[in-house]
Amino acid sequence: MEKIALCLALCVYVASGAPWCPQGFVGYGNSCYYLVASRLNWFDADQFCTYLRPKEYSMHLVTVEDSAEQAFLLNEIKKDGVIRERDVWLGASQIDKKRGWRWAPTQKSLSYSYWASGEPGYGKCAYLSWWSNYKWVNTDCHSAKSFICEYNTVNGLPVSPIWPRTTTSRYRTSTSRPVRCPEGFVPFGRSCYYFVPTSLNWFDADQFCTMLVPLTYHVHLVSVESREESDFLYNHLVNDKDLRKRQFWTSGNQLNKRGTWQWARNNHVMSYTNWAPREPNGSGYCLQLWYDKHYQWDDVECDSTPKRHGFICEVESA
Ligand SMILES: [Ca+2]
Ligand SMILES: [Ca+2]
Repeated sequence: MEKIALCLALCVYVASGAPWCPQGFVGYGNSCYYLVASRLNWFDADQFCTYLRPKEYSMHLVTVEDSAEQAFLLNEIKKDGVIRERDVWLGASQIDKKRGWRWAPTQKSLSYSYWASGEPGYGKCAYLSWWSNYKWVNTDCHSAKSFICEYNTVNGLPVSPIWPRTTTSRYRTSTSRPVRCPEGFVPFGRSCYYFVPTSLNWFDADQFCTMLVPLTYHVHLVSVESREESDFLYNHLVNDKDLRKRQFWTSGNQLNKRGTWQWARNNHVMSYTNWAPREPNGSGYCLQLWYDKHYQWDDVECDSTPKRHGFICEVESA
């Protein structure tokens, strides 16, 4: 009898087309999901998701792409004794005003949505609202909520990175063949850059950079490694009216060892530097471009989110 029950369950399971998923995950459609009851802010929750599938970096906060997926998630939430009484983060955000509301893990606009009435209102990150029977509401990305991680599978295997696959000639600088960049990125030298005039702390800004090109973990805060690169950034910042009068994060930091400034990309000690006069003066562990000093460098607290701030992401060939 037990065997028959098991077989029935399995048969239904297979017939429904749910993919194979690792232990602790639930499968639906082409995805595996992982529910986390602990409450984190939106950036930390997404980063936790990337740790769950470390080789692929393809796991991020959940994307809800149709009413059937919404119904599936609602059912899973209600099965969980803890999460069913909590709000749950979605992967949707409008952290970058230029891109508007998007599923951050796929960078697709929301083709399906299930906003509660009067939403979206103020706030850059979306969640499934317990109060609204898991319709969507948006709020400050720094509030702490439970969350669901999701990754896509093909035949039970994680989808492999689509861009950039490896170091190929795609990036190579040449006068006849310019660097190919993902949507919205600006090319210079062997790199592509993305400018975001949104105030986030250093850690959150870097996490957001990693989400800009789906299925990769190659994009991070900018590393300013030459005079030419520094001049390029300066010219871009002074000529774009949306970016003016803001400080911008770079990947520069001394988090590893005090007094040793490094670029996060490779942890190499800086050879080129462009500190503002009398900087660094010991006011923090992270490096920003200082608007008032012609975007020369300044050391500030990594956790700070001054009002007129922004950050620059860079992806480059190895
Ligand atoms: Ca999804
Ligand atoms: Ca660079």
